Amino acid sequence: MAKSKSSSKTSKSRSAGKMDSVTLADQKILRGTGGETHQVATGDVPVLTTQQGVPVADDQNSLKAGSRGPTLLEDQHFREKIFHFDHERIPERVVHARGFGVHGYFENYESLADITSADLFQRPGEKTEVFVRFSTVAGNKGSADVARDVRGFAVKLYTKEGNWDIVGNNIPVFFIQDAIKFPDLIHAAKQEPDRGFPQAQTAHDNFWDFISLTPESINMALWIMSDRTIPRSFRFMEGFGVHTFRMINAEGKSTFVKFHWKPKQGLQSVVWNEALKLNGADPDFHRRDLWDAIQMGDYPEWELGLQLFDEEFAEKFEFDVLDPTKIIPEEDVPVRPVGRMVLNRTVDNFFAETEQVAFHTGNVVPGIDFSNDPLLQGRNFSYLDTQLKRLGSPNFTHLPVNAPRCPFHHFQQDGHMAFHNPKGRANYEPNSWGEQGGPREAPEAGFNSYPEHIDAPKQRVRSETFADHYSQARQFYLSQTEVEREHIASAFTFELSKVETPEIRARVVSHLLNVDKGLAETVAEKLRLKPMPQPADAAMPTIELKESPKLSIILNGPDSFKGRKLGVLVSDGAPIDLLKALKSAVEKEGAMIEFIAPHVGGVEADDGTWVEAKQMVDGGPSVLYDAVAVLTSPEGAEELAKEPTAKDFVSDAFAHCKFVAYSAAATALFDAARCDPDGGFVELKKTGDAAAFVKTCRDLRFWERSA
Ligand code: HDE
Repeated sequence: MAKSKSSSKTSKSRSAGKMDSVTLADQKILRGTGGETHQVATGDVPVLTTQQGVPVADDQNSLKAGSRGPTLLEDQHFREKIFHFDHERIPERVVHARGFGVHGYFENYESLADITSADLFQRPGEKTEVFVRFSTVAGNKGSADVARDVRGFAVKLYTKEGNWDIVGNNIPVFFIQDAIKFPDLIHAAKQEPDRGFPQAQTAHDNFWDFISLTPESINMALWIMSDRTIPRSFRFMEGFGVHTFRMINAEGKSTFVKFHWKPKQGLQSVVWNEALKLNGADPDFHRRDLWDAIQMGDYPEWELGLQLFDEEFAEKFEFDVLDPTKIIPEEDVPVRPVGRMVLNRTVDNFFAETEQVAFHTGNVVPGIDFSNDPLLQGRNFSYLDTQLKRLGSPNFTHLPVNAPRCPFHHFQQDGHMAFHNPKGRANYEPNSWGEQGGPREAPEAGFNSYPEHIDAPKQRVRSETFADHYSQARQFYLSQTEVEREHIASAFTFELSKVETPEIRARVVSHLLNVDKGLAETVAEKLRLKPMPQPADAAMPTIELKESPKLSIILNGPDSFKGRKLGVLVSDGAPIDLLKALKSAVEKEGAMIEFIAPHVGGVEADDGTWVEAKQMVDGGPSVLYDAVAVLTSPEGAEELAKEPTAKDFVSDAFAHCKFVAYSAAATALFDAARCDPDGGFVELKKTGDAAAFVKTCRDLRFWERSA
């Protein structure tokens, strides 16, 4: 007995090893025999356990024979830890892999009972919890945020009658008209299969090869070459349900509807050169922006707008309302705001919520129904498959982020990881177990499909009403401001310059000739494309449509600097009065301000005040800001003028048409950066000029400079 007691004592002290108490700057730790750090639970700190709840004595060292190994197979703690780690990943989404989700609520403005019986729209002021996931489409999970790409805008509304998902994008049209082409589209867009690159970009042969052979995609091609695909952040973009849906009222009357999310913050995009630099400076730019805004209490809001129309309108409209490559211009059917969505809570756990959330176009509630849009019909089939593949079990609805917030009862049972398990005997119906027999149907209140009459032959054909491929592309292009048109031409040029096969470049231009001759010629010229191709043979001639100013971003800006960020480059000796005036003017506008300095610790202003910096100039390029200011002493400006990153700060802000405020001394830096202050530069001579500068910033960019 005695022997075994003493040997167990020896082994305990050996396994724990000798530990010294040491200090690492602010942290007191225990140091083990090999110099490793141990932190021990004391006070209220919980004890580390295994997944089985067994307290862990040492999480720094695996169990070894002696101190130098080998490691023993017996080490159940090590085995469990590594086993779990090895299985941490689930397959990323086949599209929309990179995303960012947040919580919020939808608040209904008025009763829509005359249009829909959907419970969430019945009572003014009714609030419905939402989870929204924004995403890019083509890039892998770890790709950069500001890739030129469509953004996913998926909203899950946890209504009292079940979950309703509006799985939309930030562009109201799509590339293809039939879901059967989706795998081809996505294969062509993602990295090429032999080489595995390029990722998160469409600037490569396969994508434009597919597009140029798929004329129905040309309208969307115009949209993706516009600044819509390089939004300033998720907060400043619109969302669209894309397809035509139906709303059904209590009498069974159907109204067609298109869903819009209109950002109260206004629309805003970055410019392409800025996007390229942003992806290096901060690959998480969009998710950080949303995280910061919500953490700071600046909750972004969108209005839900409905375009409502009937069969009669659908009949007379120039295009088929079932064709997802077409919009209905807002000028033809106005968008009626019916409620607002406020995003006010970041996730507690990225994986549990953003990664595991499972959207599905098939998730609709009584009062909402589908149209026959063939793309929507295909999506309804697809999403469950992808959830099973990613989440590994048909029980993904048991995960908190996916579970309805209303009561639910059904007879689906078992499967991997089932953790809502019904009690009792009844797991089928009909049954004769009376009150113990479980849930029953609700013929009236339940979901009833709209009884649309269909009398048609079964056939594999595309409707002739889908054949106009260019008219709306032209309308979109002509509805843009001059600056935006230039951006579109430059984007086509950039993308096609990365396409190595000249025939593909020419084929794209052959379509552009059917959209706008001027655009086609500009792109051809910038590519030095010779000879100019013939216009592509069009299935239908391009018709002239009214311009739709709602399609421009610049024309739908916010007229406010609220929610935007000013970056102020400062040096020692910076004028404190101007600095304070600028800070207060920016904050009054509801915008953010950040100081950038030669050293992250900060600078000493001209009155000796210490000003803390958020960024060191090397890590805080001007692309991170909507507008910039340079407040320096004469010596500070001379010093900064020697720093390439400080010169880039100014010259990039200049090239990206940003507004620039400055104190007189800063001009030495402008000279070094070869920037001639123009109308977008505002000298702050006195403190009152700060507010005037912030007002100027409401225009967001000084586009005259690009002209
Ligand atoms: Fe999706 N789409 N999609 N899609 N989609 C997916 O579902 C699919 C389409 C959209 O943040 C997948 O959970 C098909 C249009 C968003 O989790 C998958 C077709 C629109 C998201 C799928 C389309 C979208 C997805 C992959 C052609 C805009 C991200 C992962 C018929 C209206 C949701 C997943 C999130 C995700 C299939 C076309 C929007 C594979 C077959 C059009 C925002 O099921």
